[in-house]
Amino acid sequence: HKHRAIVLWFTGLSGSGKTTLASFLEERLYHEGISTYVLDGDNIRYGLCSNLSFSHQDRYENIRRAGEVAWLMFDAGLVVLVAFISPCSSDRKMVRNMFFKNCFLEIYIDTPIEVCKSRDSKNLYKQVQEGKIKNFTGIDSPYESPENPDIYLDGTKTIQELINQLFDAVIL
Ligand code: GGZ
Repeated sequence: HKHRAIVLWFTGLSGSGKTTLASFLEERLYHEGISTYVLDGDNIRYGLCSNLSFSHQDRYENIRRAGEVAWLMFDAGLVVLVAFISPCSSDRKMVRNMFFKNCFLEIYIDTPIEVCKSRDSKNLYKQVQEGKIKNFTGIDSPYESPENPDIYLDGTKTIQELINQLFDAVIL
């Protein structure tokens, strides 16, 4: 199978489904013989970005580094699935500008915060409620919704529906 390298940049709230969706898409692409890599908080914030907090400045730096790693992987020919909250429009614009046009797709998973809260797969919203976590996106730290994402996903749909929508939209 021939395919082109591309960066699929997922943005959305904590619990919106970014990593889940990226991982399912990765599995589907794997079966097509396409080489991928998923970058997210789980593999970047514990290593390369372990010195960064969730302040505005550190989130910027987190996104900048993630963008640079995505660039290297893109350069190596991979389909790079990047899943960070990336709450700040100007930060998302910065990473977009690192890539050739058509090689970077911004994918917005629009999941209402009430739905994210009810999922609370990592018990984080509960801890926010209890005052144990500060600067939490959507609560006491802003999320700037993309106004013109390349792909808009309704996060209340099933994973299967979203995967199909994505798979059809992303021509490799
Ligand atoms: C937002 C936080 C915070 C705060 C810890 N705000 O649902 P998760 O757990 O797996 O995803 C969230 C992840 C966000 O890291 P990112 O690197 O994607 O954020 S950013 O793009 O803004 O740099 C959440 C967890 O880390 N988490 N504290 N205060 N999310």
